[in-house]
Amino acid sequence: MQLPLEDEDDMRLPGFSLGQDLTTYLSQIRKVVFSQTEHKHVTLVLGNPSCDLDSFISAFTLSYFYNSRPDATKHHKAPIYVPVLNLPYVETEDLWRLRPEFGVAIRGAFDGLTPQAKLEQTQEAVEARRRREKSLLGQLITLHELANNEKTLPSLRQAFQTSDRYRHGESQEKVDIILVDHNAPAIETVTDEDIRARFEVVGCIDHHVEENYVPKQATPRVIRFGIGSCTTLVTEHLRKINLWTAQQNHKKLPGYAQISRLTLAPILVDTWDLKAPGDKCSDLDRDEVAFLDAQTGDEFDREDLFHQTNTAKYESLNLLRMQEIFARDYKSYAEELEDGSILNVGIASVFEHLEWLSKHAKGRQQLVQELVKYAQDGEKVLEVFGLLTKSGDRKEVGIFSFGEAGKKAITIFENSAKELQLKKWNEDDALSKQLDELVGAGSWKIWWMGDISKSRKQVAPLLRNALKQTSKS
Ligand SMILES: [Mn+2]
Repeated sequence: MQLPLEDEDDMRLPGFSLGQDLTTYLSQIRKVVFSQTEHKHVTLVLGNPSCDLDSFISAFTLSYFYNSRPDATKHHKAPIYVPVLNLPYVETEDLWRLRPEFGVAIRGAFDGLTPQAKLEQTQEAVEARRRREKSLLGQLITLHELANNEKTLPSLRQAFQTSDRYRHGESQEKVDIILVDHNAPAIETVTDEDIRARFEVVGCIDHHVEENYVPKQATPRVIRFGIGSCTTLVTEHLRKINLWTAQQNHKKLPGYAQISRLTLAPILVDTWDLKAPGDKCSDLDRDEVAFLDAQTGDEFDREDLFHQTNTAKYESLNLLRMQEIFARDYKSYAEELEDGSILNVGIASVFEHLEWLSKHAKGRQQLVQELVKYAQDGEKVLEVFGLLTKSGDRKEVGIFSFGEAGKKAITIFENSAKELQLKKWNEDDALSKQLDELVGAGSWKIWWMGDISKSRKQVAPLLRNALKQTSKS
């Protein structure tokens, strides 16, 4: 098809090519976003606000292949794709500490992965690896950087301003966006209303429950529940449209092996190296891993990648301050009640128990103070804060309320959450006493989750619904 003349400038692509080395690729992306090229409009590729490995790499991989062959995606108005980490408060310099598993995955992808047994553990070697990870992660782009870097493309910088700093006026064009690993856009610093006004969802690939936000005509529109990792769906999509084909000679185009290693990491982490039960690992996850595994180049060990990435993820809490631990895997929701009032619910997921958190906070009183601070810090005053912990095969569910509606919601939640099989939690009298004092007797409750296959995916709708119910007479 002949392209209309006026589009020609926008279609001239800034040095992307199929199979290109990831280092060159990353610097090209930064060039498009931060050096005022002729490309005024781009399509963002954005993962969900928990910003886990699956979200990061789904966005990265999709954009890597899309950018290399714009003819395959010419249905999009702005066929330059920019993967962005959905982290409005995080600078890229902090990623090595906040998401150490990103560092391991990206270093393994770029440099090849040294088997665990051969990894030098001298302080020097450990530091050299960390320096390498820092420099690679420093090339990624977070929402924080888009909103705050003076050089960001004006169209993008505007779109991510907090609502009070967003200037209306000058005809604002919507920014096109492809969602991965979620299917209703959520950006902590932009209200839902502003998201609708500023962004046009033009594509989506996701493995969560359909929320009916993405327009029917969006392309791609792949929303499929019951798949272990969104990255699996991204890989399947790219293969289906013949953008990602099996390579015989990896030496010619190093990017293929690199992107294959990168893409494997989240699928292995999310499916527990393909050993997870039920929905957490599907046949499709297995098929795509088989494809990727054959594409990584020779001296690469899949199990090793899984263990090293996973260990980094699970040891990462040690490096974090309490507020960062709550924020690490956090989702929030605004609920409109019948009387028109809007109340916030936030749920943090942490992979350590309260006992560990008390120790890490250096005391039970400190833990409760930190918890209250997180829920009430002014930017996002919560009516209800949920804290889900997990360690070994036990999970705790804690609900803390900061208002009358929240208090009522706890009772409604407890009565309606049959499927979670909540069980009495009576582990720590000293902690309970602190909670009574600082949150209030009757304003909090902690249980053991009886059905440990359940997670925030089930808890969040139950808790949101409980809060809604409080305004019904
Ligand atoms: Mn996911």
